[in-house]
Formats: sequence, C-alpha cells, structure tokens
Amino acid sequence: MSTLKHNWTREEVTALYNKPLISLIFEAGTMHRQYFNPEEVQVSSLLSIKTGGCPEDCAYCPQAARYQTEVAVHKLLDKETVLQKAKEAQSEGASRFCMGAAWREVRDNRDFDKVLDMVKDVNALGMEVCCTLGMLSESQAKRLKEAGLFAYNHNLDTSEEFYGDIISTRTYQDRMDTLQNVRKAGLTVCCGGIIGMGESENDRIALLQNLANQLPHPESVPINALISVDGTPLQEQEKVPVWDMVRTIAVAKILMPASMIRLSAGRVNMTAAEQALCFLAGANSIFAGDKLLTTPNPSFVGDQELFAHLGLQPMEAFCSQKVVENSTKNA
Ligand code: SAM
Ligand code: DTB
Ligand code: SF4
Repeated sequence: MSTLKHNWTREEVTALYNKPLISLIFEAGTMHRQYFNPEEVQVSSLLSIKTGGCPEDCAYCPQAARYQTEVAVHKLLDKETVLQKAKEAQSEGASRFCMGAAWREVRDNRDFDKVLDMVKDVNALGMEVCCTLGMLSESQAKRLKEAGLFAYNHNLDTSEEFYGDIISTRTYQDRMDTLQNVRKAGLTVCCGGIIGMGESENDRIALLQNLANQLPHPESVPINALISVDGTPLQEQEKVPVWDMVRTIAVAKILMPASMIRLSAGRVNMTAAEQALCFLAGANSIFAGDKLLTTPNPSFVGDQELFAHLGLQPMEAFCSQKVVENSTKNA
C-alpha cells in the first residue's frame, strides 16, 4: 500500500489530470483495490430538513432565496418525519443518513437543538449520521459530535480563483475555517466539489489539489456534476460530459486513495454503463433515493438493478475499521 501524500504540486495533479483516460481509470482502479473491496459501495440517503429561503448567493443552488426556482420552501421538519425517512432509507439499504439545511451557518437556537435531537435519534437506529448545515463554529461542531454525528459535509465546490464567480456572500477561507472546526471536534469530513459550472480544467485541478492537500484527507469526497436548475444563474450550463466526471473521480482516487469518492449529484443524467465507469475509476459511494435535496435522483429499483448487473453490494454501516485505518495512515 502506498503512503498517503498531502503535498501534491499543481504540476503533479495536472500531469495526472491529462493522462490518457484509459490508463487513468486503470491506475485509479488499481489504487482503489489496495484500500477497498471493489464490490462494495456505500449507500447514503439525503434529506433536506430545511428547504429554500437561503440568504447565500451560490449560483448553482436552487435553494437561494434570491433566485426564482420551483423549490417548495419549508421550515425545519419535525423529528418524527425525519426519523420515518431515516428508517425508510435504512430498509432500502442505506448505511448513512445525511441531513441538509439551507442555512448560511448554524446559529445557537432552538432549531439547532432540534437538529441535535434528530442526530441522536438517527444514530440510535445504527446509521452513520451526516449533516450539512453551512458554516459551523468549533463549539457547534463539538455539540454535534456529542449528539452522535459521524460526518459533516462542507464542500470547497471549486478552485479558490473561480469561487468568486460562483459565490459572493462568503469566502473560500470561511469554508476552510469550518472544515478545521469540524476536524477539531473529531468528526469525519465529507468535502468535495462540483464540475460543470463553467470552470476551466485548471480550476478542477486546483480543487483536486486543495482537497488532497488537507491533512488528513477528507474521509469522503463527493464529486457532483452540476444539476442546472431553472431560475439559477447557471440554468443554461450544458450537462458536463461523462468523461469529465470519470476523469475527476479517477484523479481524486489517485490523490486520496484511502478516501471514499462519492459519485454524487448527476447520476440521474447518466446511464448504467457510464456509472460503471465511475465505479471502475474508484468511486465507491452514492446517494440513493429518488431525491437528492431538491432535485431528482435515480429510483430505488433502478439502483437495485444497477447493483445486480455489476455485482455490487451495499456497504455496512460504521466502517469504523476503515476510518481508523484512514486516520492513522493520514497521521
Ligand atoms: N447550505 C449548506 C452549504 O452550502 O454548505 C448545505 C447544503 S448545500 C445544498 C450542499 C452542497 O450541495 C453544496 O456545497 C454543493 O456542492 C451541492 N449542490 C447544491 N446545488 C447543487 C446543484 N445544483 N448541482 C450539484 N451540486 C449542488
Ligand atoms: C454533496 O456534495 N452533494 C449533495 C450533498 N453533498 C449534500 C447535495 C447535492 C444537491 C443537488 C441539488 C439539490 O438536490 O438541491
Ligand atoms: Fe444556501 Fe447551501 Fe444553497 Fe449556498 S448551497 S444557497 S449556502 S443552501
């Protein structure tokens, strides 16, 4: 097994990104097999617990209040509804349940207390619990950890250079600060980005370099293909070619071989064969369920067929062994 590296140069990442795809997939697949069982895919389920009305201006996001989209806005769901959804997801094979809120940041108020309660109860079901709630202080991260949170999702989204073209209401450094607070609280980190927003290849390379130079590497790395939603500034963006998704996943896997690379938003626009290429390139995690946060995702039955065709099995919850290995190797 190779040792994990956290000082990747721009030249090294560029050279990887420009490799012939056929060899890149093989290299990434070979790395992947050193760290993971290639027949296992982690299945996560997403639920938007608070939808729309967000004060931020992320150009890709249908939940920003300032854009006219068709998202049905709702305030924080009650715990019973959330628990019911978690149980359904678990019965459909999900080992991780991720709750998302359209907040700029967490505030120390009653809504946060309610989220802490949800975390406690979903954890008691034996699922890995993840949250994505926006910016977070260290003490808030600690409270989430104490409530039983397993992972926190906070994406870098793109390169620092391109970030300002996509979001003006917060900075790249704000994102990095939250990630550090999450780490300090002993939570695992889920951090990735989006491709297909009009960024250059250099922006993708810079994003991958920034992800891979974190110490330790994020335990899970979601790679999202932009879902262009009517009403958002990115509504006219064309669908990102599948080759770009496969290439980005393969490079992410080679840079962070012990991390789970999640084939995230965009599966709904991909064929089974295209998704198979992503798994061959080292993706070993997906979001399942017919909705992501607000946009469509492949159906449960469709994913069952996909898994059956490829001989894939859903991963068990609490892969603590891998997480421990990952953290010690990263140290
Ligand atoms: N409000 C919190 C935040 O921004 O961190 C949490 C929820 S936010 C919707 C989580 C992530 O979803 C974003 O960082 C972005 O990477 C991804 N995302 C949002 N809209 C997307 C879209 N239209 N296509 C692909 N990914 C998207
Ligand atoms: C991530 O990287 N992708 C997920 C999850 N983390 C929270 C969200 C995708 C959202 C796609 C747009 C929507 O459904 O609103
Ligand atoms: Fe708000 Fe998150 Fe959407 Fe940005 S990505 S507008 S912070 S919900």
